[in-house]
Amino acid sequence: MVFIMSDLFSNSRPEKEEIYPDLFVLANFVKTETLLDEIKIITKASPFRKMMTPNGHKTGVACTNCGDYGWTSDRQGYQYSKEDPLSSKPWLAIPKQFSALAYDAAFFAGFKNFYPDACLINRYLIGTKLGSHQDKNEMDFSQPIVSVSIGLPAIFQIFGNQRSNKILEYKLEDGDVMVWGKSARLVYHGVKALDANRLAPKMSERINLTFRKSH
Ligand code: MD3
Ligand code: FE
Repeated sequence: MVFIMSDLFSNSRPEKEEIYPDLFVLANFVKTETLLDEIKIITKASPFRKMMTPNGHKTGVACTNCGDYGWTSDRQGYQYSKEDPLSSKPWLAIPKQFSALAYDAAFFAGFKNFYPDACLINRYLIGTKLGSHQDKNEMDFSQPIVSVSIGLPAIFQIFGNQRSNKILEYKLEDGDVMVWGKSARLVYHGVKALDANRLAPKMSERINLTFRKSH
């Protein structure tokens, strides 16, 4: 009898799993350390900030962007803008390492030629959650969305085509990449409040990169 390592761990996950129609999780797809160096550079130019929503509340998640377009929110609504409203300067370019990662992840999940023009960077501290919503500010819903989880684990929630009927929860860990396309592109989704870390890892927060073709 021959054992391979994965037989000895009950918690090991397949390298690619379709956890919901047209939604792929690439478990532990990327080493996140070098991504953090780039995020430091980006947040020096465009710091994390909580944005004002159209209904006058501030988001719990703090955001920044890189790319030709950045996702922003204010009293007027949600939009993609070429400039950081805090500095009135263009967002920094998407680092080559980021675009290569997004391209490779999309390809691995079956989506060819994914060239994102927007990278939203979300920061969750302990207790931060993201309520159920759709992403529909992009022009072309045939393009997938690629998201990268960094730092503390979080429970990702999928609601179906209605805001409130919970269908699936999935625990996202450091290095996990998700690819959403086709029928999954407009599903409602959210993130549960971030739990305090019991294992005392290096990071005390979660950062999520979301790559989109916005235009
Ligand atoms: C499913 N962010 O920024 S990323 C968001 O972890 C957002 O920060 C979450 O939802 C986060 O809008 C989840 C995964 C994600 C991104 C876009 C989607 C899931 C999606 C678009 C359609 C369906
Ligand atoms: Fe979203």
